[in-house]
Amino acid sequence: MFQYLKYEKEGNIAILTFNRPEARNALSNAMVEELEQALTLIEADKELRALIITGAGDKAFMAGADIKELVDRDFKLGREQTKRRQEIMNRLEKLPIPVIAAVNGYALGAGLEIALACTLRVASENARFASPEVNLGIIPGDGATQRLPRLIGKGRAMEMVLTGELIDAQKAYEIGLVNKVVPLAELMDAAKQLAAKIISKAPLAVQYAKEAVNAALETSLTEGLAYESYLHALCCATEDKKEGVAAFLEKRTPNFKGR
Ligand code: COO
Repeated sequence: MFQYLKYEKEGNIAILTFNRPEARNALSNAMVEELEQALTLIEADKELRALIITGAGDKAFMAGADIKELVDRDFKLGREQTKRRQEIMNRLEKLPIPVIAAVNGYALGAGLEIALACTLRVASENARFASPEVNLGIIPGDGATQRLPRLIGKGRAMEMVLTGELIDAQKAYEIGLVNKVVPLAELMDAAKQLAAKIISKAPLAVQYAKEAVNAALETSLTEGLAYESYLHALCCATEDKKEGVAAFLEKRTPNFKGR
């Protein structure tokens, strides 16, 4: 199906792996095209309840944009390629299912930006994060200057973007960049366990909860509260809400149907 990605399904969990380990899974234009195709597959697969994204090998999640291709990136290409890549990040962020980044090594530049567009991030102990673009005379272009401050605060985001410094997995956990840190050998199991925990909940409630939390950083408190109330009311109109409440009162496990 793909040359630079691996796409697998385990039940209702999809696993997408960047597959250029010889180039530390660097994001090439060809990989961008395949990511767009993979996202179209994922968006159309209504059976899916979670997506896990990781990198091939034990060195890198993704070491950023392919620097060899940056040689030709002029103003016009800079605009075109970043807008196209930002669209991929936006599609990831807006998927109605949880997207878990299983960060298995370096997540640099575009690699960090993809991890930021995911819903949750689990990192292996060897994972390293940076926005090193300033070393190349550029700035992030696929969302880091916008998503990093919203996730870890302006101060720490500014330091990462201005210094290009590498931060390790433990520091990433301490500043809220990742949700969990595990040994590399346990990374995929940890990501699958997190996915399974969320999949056990009511699908529409998970979808609307993700939508509401994402909206919080895009709007005023007043508008966000109104949106939360609306999405809560949508849940109240579902069969799953009836099932969830009944199951609690009858002291049994709910059987959610996603409607
Ligand atoms: C990388 C690294 C710190 C990994 O370091 P390692 O010592 O583990 O591996 P190497 O540096 O030896 O790299 C292995 C291999 O991958 C090598 O290719 P060969 O020389 O043909 O063997 C590297 O050239 C290649 N590689 C690694 N990263 C890239 C790459 N090719 C193309 N593009 C990239 N990104 O050494 C390192 O520092 N990589 C660059 C990190 C970086 O600056 N990323 C930001 C790019 S700009 C961006 O993302 C912009 C977005 C808008 C990871």
